[in-house]
Amino acid sequence: MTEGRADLPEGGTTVLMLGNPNVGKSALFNRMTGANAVVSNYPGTTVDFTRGTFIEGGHTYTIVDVPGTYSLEPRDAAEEVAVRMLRDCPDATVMIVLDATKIDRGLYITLEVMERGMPCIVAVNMMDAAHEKKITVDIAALQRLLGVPVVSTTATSGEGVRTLAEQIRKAQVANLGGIAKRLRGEEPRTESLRACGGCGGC
Ligand SMILES: Nc1nc2c(ncn2[C@@H]2O[C@H](COP(=O)(O)OP(=O)(O)O)[C@@H](O)[C@H]2O)c(=O)[nH]1
Ligand SMILES: [Mg+2]
Repeated sequence: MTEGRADLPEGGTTVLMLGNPNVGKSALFNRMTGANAVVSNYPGTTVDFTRGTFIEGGHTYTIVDVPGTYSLEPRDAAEEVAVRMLRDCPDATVMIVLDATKIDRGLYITLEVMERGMPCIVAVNMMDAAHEKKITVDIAALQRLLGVPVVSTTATSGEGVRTLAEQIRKAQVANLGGIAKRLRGEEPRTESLRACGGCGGC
């Protein structure tokens, strides 16, 4: 594979949509961008990707539908492109898309992306399918654990997509040490930290 770089904008806010295949990235992308999508070929590869724009809160975002990947240790050309896109856009915000019916399968890539120190937001998509299967996803608990915005969506109906767009500006660089501590029950939940009035005791 020859070296290349995606023709992505340098300025403004670029949002990279990343996640396992078939979690609904493209469906979310279509909901967010409408009709302005452009398909390009990643230079030096046979892998196509789509980018588009949307306006939220007076700000124009460029959003990229990154090829699906299970990890950042690529096993095929599409996964290689996903990793290279993260490298190409170090200032991007990453929107990690999870399937609400298979949250556990998406957590590996979620933590790998968070490890890179890029601002992240998580979309838990397929909430309708989870509801049908009687799977409950505690979005608030996941948000407290990860310390980044977590938004539930159903891309096929559009539910939650507006909120997801609004929350992008609140994307956060995750603190993996903090996540590990919260998992061990050693650190107060971020929610209580936010609510702290500055007592000095925390
Ligand atoms: N029930 C349901 N199906 C969805 C949802 N989002 C996407 N899909 C479907 O899941 C399949 C994979 O979606 P796609 O956007 O291609 O996933 P991608 O591989 O992550 O881009 C398609 O058949 C979509 O119509 C959702 O929120 N709910
Ligand atoms: Mg897709």
